[in-house]
Amino acid sequence: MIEKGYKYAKELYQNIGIDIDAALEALSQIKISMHCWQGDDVQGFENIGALSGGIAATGNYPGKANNIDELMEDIDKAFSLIPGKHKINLHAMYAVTDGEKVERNKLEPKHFMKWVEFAKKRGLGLDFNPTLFSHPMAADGLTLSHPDNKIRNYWVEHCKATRKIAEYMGKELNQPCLHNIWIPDGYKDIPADRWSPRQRLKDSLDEIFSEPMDKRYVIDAVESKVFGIGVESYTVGSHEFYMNYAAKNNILCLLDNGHYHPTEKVSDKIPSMLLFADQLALHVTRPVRWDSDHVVTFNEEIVEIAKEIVRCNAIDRVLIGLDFFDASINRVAAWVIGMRNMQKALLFALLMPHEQLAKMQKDGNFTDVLALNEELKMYPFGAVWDYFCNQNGVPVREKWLDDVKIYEKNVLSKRG
Ligand code: RNT
Ligand code: ZN
Repeated sequence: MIEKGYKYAKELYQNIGIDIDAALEALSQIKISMHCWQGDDVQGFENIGALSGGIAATGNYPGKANNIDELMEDIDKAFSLIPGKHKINLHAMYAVTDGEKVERNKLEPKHFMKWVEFAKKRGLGLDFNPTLFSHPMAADGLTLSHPDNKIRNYWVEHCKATRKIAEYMGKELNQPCLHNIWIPDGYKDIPADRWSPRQRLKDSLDEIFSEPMDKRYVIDAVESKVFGIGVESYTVGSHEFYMNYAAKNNILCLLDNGHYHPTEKVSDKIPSMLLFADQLALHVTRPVRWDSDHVVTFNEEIVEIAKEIVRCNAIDRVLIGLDFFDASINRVAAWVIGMRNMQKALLFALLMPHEQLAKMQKDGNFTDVLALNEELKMYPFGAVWDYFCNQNGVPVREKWLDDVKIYEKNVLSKRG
């Protein structure tokens, strides 16, 4: 059946000049960074406080990971159902301290040794993030832009520590580790002074990045945001702030597609950014009415994002990571659905005759562009996807869900 579908698809795509084997080979090279924080509803294992920073995971589906071992077990399960080799995206709050309380500004590479070993053994990469929320020092909702220098410094030190950890991860795994800074800083109501907090953030970042790092191991990025819960009127780290900061300091912008006004599209930003920067990082998510971080589905914007990556010839210039957290459904399933959808979107984009479409546009044949785009949606892309899953030894179509159900019964349902 899978073979039959493959042959049928191969012929149809060949007719429009697409080599599906080349597309599958390209897809197999794309690493997606799977965010560990879907596994435990962005809790972390420090036991110091509830989720803060204007983000929220809602729902109480049973079986969430309560410790590092359970989280690792769940990540393994998820990866067994996702084709290809990828990366794990970690946060500082997932440090392994063996019960010892380690201040975030005192974190060291050794606290992530277990994760490095885990990744090494499985041939996975790691990405890393400082955690500037869910902490008493972030209780005011201000971190790197805090007017109190003691607090601001604490967070500067934290980010310096996490960059060193990222460097360690990169060196150990012999591939770049994306170190991404996101801060929750902002104000609920219209601020009296928009300048000073941004000035302080700029100073903090200058200090954090003052130590040069080998780009073979660490790639620095900054992630902007338009608003968060409780900081509806103003965010210090806005898009313009970081876009300029990144351009001037030769670091990466990370675009999270939940962090813009609803009609503003990250897909449209990709080519603009790539004209001016070597690389770009993404947090792919699904905002529903707000930055709700729903599981990524195979929707129009995801496909559009994938299309831009492919047709800008930027597969190796765009670092793709996922960022969502749904606590109302099986968390392993959430990962599998999101990861497979991102891959499907990329495959869909890889199976398009982009040159032909671009030529139609150039020649002003907009009817043809629309017609072909719509017809392409009906091509047997699902058959190519099935073949890819089978080729990579993971369940084809909805079969993976049976595995998750068994895992839920045998493992997740037994958790306290
Ligand atoms: C929050 C940002 C940020 C976080 C993670 C946990 O709005 O998107 O990326 O989701 O760092
Ligand atoms: Zn994000």
